[in-house]
Amino acid sequence: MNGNDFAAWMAAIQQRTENALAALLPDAAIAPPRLHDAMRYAVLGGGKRVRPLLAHAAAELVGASPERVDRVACAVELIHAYSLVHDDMPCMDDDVLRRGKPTVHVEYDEATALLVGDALQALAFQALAEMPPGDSPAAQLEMVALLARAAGSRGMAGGQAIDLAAVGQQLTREELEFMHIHKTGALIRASVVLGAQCGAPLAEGQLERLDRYGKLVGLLFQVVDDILDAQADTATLGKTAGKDADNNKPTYVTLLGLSEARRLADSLLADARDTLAILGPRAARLDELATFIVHRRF
Ligand code: GRG
Repeated sequence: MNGNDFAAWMAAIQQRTENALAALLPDAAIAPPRLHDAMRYAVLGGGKRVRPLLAHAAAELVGASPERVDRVACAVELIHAYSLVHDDMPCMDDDVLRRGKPTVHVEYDEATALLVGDALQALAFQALAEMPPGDSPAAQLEMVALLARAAGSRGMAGGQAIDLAAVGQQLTREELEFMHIHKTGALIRASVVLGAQCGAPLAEGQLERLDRYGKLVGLLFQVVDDILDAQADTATLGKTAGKDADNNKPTYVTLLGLSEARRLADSLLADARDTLAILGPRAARLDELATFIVHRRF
């Protein structure tokens, strides 16, 4: 891997995604201005944009039109941003800091935060439904359905419900994995698959390979998140560190200990990279992203 090349690619996609999101979000001057201002506050000017990066990296396999990939990147990031806004609310994780600034309910108010999440979720589906058409309307409809499944009660929202019910409980490794595959993993997996669906159909078996890569990277992301929550400081993370322990939440670190959690991350990374092998050199960005996810500092 050429590190400089990857860093430049990542910065370019992050900027491209920022521009696309800024254009898609309603202007703060449009009524109702407070809601639109809060939506822009929640989405713009922060975040690593991991899900858009995965969508763009997967799209490199299929020669997709950049405008279609931008729409997919915005859709998954909008769902992610909505989930963070709701997760931070007093009825859930009750946090005051996100991406280095006050959370939406702190900066605005709780009712606004609730509506911001609702409106961002709706905008995500609007972005996909209205994106420049591909060759097949049926395939585009399937993309909308795929995102809905990933975000819904059998995906992210269901994982969040399991997470809330798990506070103070002892979970087995299988139960913890089941929770994270849904809460964090489902949207990450969808980001990869949706990116690959922006262009020509992949050859037999390749989409399944990508789906497996997405599943492994989703889990990997969470294992690393648990390690960072236990180890990094609040200033570096841009969110409250040690929150899982404070909330008495089961994590990979509490279940396995730090060094075993690190070993698990390394082994998931190796599996994810192996899974890409048959996809050839066009999967290079996906390979680099998996490595980035393990070595990130926030
Ligand atoms: C409220 C329906 C609903 C779901 C919330 C994903 C989630 C479900 C809550 C977030 C809680 C959390 C901290 C989960 C750990 C993994 C995670 C999603 C971390 C934040 O994602 P990053 O690191 O954040 O991609 P940035 O700010 O870089 O976008």
